[in-house]
This record gives sequence, structure tokens and C-alpha cells, in this order.
Amino acid sequence: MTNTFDDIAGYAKCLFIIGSNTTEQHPVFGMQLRQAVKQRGIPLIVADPRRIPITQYATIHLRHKPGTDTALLNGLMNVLVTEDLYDHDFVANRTEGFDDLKAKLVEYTPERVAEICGVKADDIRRAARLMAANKPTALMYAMGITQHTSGHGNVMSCANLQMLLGNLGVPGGGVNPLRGQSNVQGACDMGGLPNVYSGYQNVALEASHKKFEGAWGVVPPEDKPGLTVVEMMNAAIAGKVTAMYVFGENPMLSDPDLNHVRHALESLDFLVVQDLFMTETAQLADVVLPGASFAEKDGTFTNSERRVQLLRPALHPLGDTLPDWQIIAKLGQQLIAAGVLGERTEAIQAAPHGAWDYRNSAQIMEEIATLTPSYGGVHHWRLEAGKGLQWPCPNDEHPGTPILHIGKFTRGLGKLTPVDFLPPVELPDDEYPLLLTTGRVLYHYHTGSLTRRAQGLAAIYPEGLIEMHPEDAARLNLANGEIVEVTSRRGQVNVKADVTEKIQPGVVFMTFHFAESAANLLTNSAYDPIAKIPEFKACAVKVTKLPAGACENC
Ligand SMILES: Nc1nc2c(c(=O)[nH]1)N[C@H]1C(S)=C(S)[C@@H](COP(=O)(O)OP(=O)(O)OC[C@H]3O[C@@H](n4cnc5c(=O)[nH]c(N)nc54)[C@H](O)[C@@H]3O)O[C@H]1N2
Ligand SMILES: Nc1nc2c(c(=O)[nH]1)N[C@H]1C(S)=C(S)[C@@H](COP(=O)(O)OP(=O)(O)OC[C@H]3O[C@@H](n4cnc5c(=O)[nH]c(N)nc54)[C@H](O)[C@@H]3O)O[C@H]1N2
Ligand SMILES: [Mo]
Repeated sequence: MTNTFDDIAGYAKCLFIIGSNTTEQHPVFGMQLRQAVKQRGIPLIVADPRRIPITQYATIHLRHKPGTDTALLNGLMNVLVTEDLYDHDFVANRTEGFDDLKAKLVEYTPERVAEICGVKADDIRRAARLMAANKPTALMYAMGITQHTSGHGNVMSCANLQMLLGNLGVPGGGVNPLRGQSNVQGACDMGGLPNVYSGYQNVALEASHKKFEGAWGVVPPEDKPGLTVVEMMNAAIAGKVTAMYVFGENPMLSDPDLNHVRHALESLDFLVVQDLFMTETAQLADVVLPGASFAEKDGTFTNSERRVQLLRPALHPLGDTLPDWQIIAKLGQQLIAAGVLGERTEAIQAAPHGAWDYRNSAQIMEEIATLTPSYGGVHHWRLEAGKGLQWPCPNDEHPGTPILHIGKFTRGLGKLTPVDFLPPVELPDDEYPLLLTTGRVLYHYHTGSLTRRAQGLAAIYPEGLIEMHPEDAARLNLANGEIVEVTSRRGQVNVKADVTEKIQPGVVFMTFHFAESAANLLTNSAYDPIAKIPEFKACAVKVTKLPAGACENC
């Protein structure tokens, strides 16, 4: 996020939520946003193909077709330019590329966009005018924007819109991707990505290569960034990846196209899974290592607003489990001791941070501060004292950075980039006539390995459902609660129908929480060429009603 939860809740004059089910998936921030609307009376615009809890507070709900976000955002910007409502000062002083963007926006008149997206042209005009009249607008997005083959273009379009409105570098504004897992921001910050070291230092740059080689004694070749998840699965099938170490993930339910994933994992010579539970993925493993949960360890979590916070254990690790870093450090030490690293062993042993002999997590944080400019001033002793620190925090005197891009962007001028609308790669046709989009509900977390063990949650939300509009259900002569078979080009599942007007005609929605009706048997592993994120939010399916009693296990 460029901004913070509190400055958005306190100072935004308008909210624009696109592709985020905020009150169900980020309930605390969702509540803050709802309060801002109710208590400060600010307008709320929601762009989401479904009616979700927060849409009941919306001034305008743009209920567009899944996968048409770039068209919608271009349409909003078309109105800002045509009606001369954009921020001339900001565009002139802080950005470049306006003429190119303007030339592209001409193609996206509200009428044309209305047709692509299935919304009213006048609603697009009203939404653009509301944002221009109530500055700043804070823009929030989540997986509804990113999980498309056009994901990076969608994100650039969000940035274009906020730059045209002059809403960056100010309290109450910003482009705010709501991060998902408790420490997904921290994992990315620490180089849990195939192309960067910690603090987004590019592996391809000689300077970062040298720096980390000096610190650790060994690093991967600089001209070879690693693979992303879908690429790894494809490489496993091609025999180019032969071993995998999976921890804190359950790809046998969470990755797209599960039949393909199973084939990939079964093609490996060696699979290690480190988890809290015997998950669907762990069942395929050669070795399972028992990790300890968040409640049993210390260290830090970095949240969505870039705030590094101290984590304190509430329990001792159960049984033989260990905090993940201790398992990894033991493995590191054993690899060195066993001599399997060959001629590199000496360089690793001689390097200042090569030995994997950390005493505690505070010492790891010191190594991070030494090697990572944006975390240079983050230490446990500082975190003990207060409410955490928001990066960039380059030195011990630095107070942290709540709002990014004040006065200047990292690259200097903000680049306005023309983006073409590209539809999802798979669209409904005669054979597969419905568009499936997938996501979550409040009561469950991802593959359910944690939440399906909680009796209370299982009682409230016991099984998977497919949301389907009454018009589509009528065509199948289907009543609420009946079982249907859902088929895509990749797989098939049986699931109970939730016939509801929350969803629009022609579109169906499933969660990926339930192994018994695993949505990812259906999804498409096609991915965005830049961000490499799979198209979880759009694929084509066919739904058929099963005769009563036809399904044994549902
Ligand atoms: N209770 C709960 N909370 C969670 C999680 C959980 O599993 N359970 N997971 C966490 C994680 S890791 C993440 S990433 C976040 C995800 O948080 P969100 O992204 O908010 O959750 P999703 O349900 O994936 O999808 C969000 C919205 O996108 C909409 N949508 C679908 N297709 C499109 C489209 O084409 N365009 C647009 N604009 N919208 C579309 C859906 O209708 C849905 O309302 O939640 C986090 N919080
Ligand atoms: N169809 C569809 N698929 C999706 C998505 C979607 O919207 N639609 N969303 C995608 C997104 S945004 C995400 S983030 C992924 C999530 O996908 P995953 O991360 O694979 O899902 P989780 O169920 O959260 O799996 C996490 C695993 O980590 C284990 N675990 C928890 N804490 C710890 C720990 O401290 N240490 C260790 N070692 N293990 C631990 C849990 O037991 C669990 O098995 O799913 C993706 N898949
Ligand atoms: Mo996520």
C-alpha cells in the first residue's frame, strides 16, 4: 500500500474499492472503511462483478463482467479527460506520458466501455465525476484486479487513474493493494520472489550479486532468475525441476489446474513438505517436516501497510515441531557439514553470514538490516519500543515512511502508461457457456487446512457452494441446494448450488476452500506474461444438474 489504514479511514474524501471483498477478506480494515462511509458520510464506489457485503454501503456499484477491469478504468479516465476533470498540476509536474495515455483513452468512450463491461454508461460518468469532486479518493484493490492474464495491465490502470486524479503522496489517497497473508509482504520484502534479493535488489544486477555473494559465500547465477509457481510445475513435468521443498503452501488445492499440479508433483524425484498438518500436498511428499505455527514462534510480520511488527510466542512449539527458520538453519548446517556443497564449502564457511548458526530471530533481523537498505533501521530493539516501523526505514534515526511518493516518485516522474483491454484467455462458448470466477468467504482461509479444523467455522460454513443467478438456474430447472456437476476443459467437480442474485447472469462463483469440491480442478493455469499470476478469476465452465442420488460422496 502507498498509504496507511488510518490515513485512508481518516482523510479520504471518497473510496474506490475494485476487486476486493474488503469486509470479508480484510475485516478490520473493512470495518474502518464502513465507518468512514457511515460516520464521515463520504461516497463509496465499488467495482465488483458480485454483490458483496460492502456494496450495500456503496453510492455506486459498478457490477461489471469479470475480466473487464482495464476497459472500466480506461472508461473512467476517458470521462476525466473529456470533461476536463483531471488534475492538471499533478499531471504537468509529477508525471510523463500524458499525451500517449490520452490518445489511448479516446478509444474507451463510456458507451463502448458500457458494452464491454455490462454496466451503464451513465454510472461510469457519475463515478468519474464523484472522484473528481471529492479529492482525494483512496483506491483499494485485491485479487479481483490481479488474478487475470491482464493483471499487470489492470494494476497499471489503477495507477494511471490515481495519477490523473493527483491522488498520490497525500493522506487519504493512494493505490492500495490489500495484501493477503499475515506476512506475505514480509516474504516478498525478504526476496521470496524468483528475481530479487531482499528489499527488491535485482538478482540480475552485478552490484547485488557481488554484495550477497560477499555476505553468504554463494549465490545463484546472476543471469538466471528463478521460476514462479506455475513455471515450476510446468518445469517439473518437463523434467527440468526434479526436487521441490514446499513450506507454508498447499498447492494441491491452491494452484490452478490441479490435475496438472498432481502430475507435476508426481513427476518429481524428491518432494519435501514442511507444514503444520498432513495436507493434500504433504500426502504426496517423500519427507514431511513439522513446522510450528505463528502462535509458537517469534520474529516479525510485515503487514499490508509495510509495517514491520514484532511477533511474540504464546505457546511453546508442540511435540517435535520447530519454528520454520530453525528447521531451515539445521538443514543449512547439515548441508555444509556433509560436504555436499563441494568446492563452495570453504567460501560459505568464510563468509560473514554463511554459517547458518543464528542464535535467535533478533540476530537474523540484524543481518537483514545490514543487507537491505529499506530495512536498514529496523531492529528488534526498536520494534520492542513501539508500534512497529514502516519501510523504507533506512537508518536507526529514521522514523519510517507511512506514505510513499510524497513530492517525488522513486523513478522521478510517474509514468502514465496506455493499456489496452485484453479479455480473459478463456471465454464462455457453446460448450462451456458460463464464466467461473473464484475467491473466498469470511469463514474459511484458503485450502481450509486451518479453518476446517475449527468446529465453529465448520458449523457455520460446512461445505462448498456454487453461486448461480436464478435465470441460469431456471434454464437448468435447478432449485437452491441441489447438486450440480461443474466441468471445464481441465476437470470436473460436484457441488451444491446457491441460487442467488448476488451473482450476475452468465457468471458463477466458487471458493477454493473445499477439497471435496475443489474449484482449482476447473481453473486455468494461463498466466500474466509479466507478473506470472494465474487467471484464477475467469474461466469457462458448463453446469449440469445431477439427478437426485446420482452423487455418492456429496
Ligand atoms: N476470511 C478470509 N480472509 C482472507 C483470506 C481467506 O482465505 N479468508 N485470504 C487472504 C489472502 S491471501 C488474500 S490474497 C486476500 C484476498 O482478498 P480479496 O481479493 O478481497 O478476495 P477474493 O475473494 O479472492 O476476491 C475479491 C473480489 O474480487 C471479485 N472479482 C472476481 N472477479 C473479478 C474481476 O474480474 N474484477 C473485479 N474488479 N473483481 C472481481 C470477487 O467478486 C470478490 O468480491 O484475502 C486475505 N484474507
Ligand atoms: N481458485 C483460486 N485459487 C487461488 C486463489 C483464488 O482466489 N482462487 N488465491 C490464491 C492466493 S491469493 C493465495 S495467497 C493462495 C493461498 O494458497 P496456499 O498458501 O497454498 O493456501 P493455505 O491453505 O493458506 O496453505 C498454507 C499452508 O501453510 C500451513 N502453515 C500455516 N502456518 C504455517 C507456518 O507457520 N509454517 C509452516 N511451515 N506452515 C504453515 C498451513 O497448514 C497450510 O497447509 O491460493 C491461491 N489460489
Ligand atoms: Mo493471497
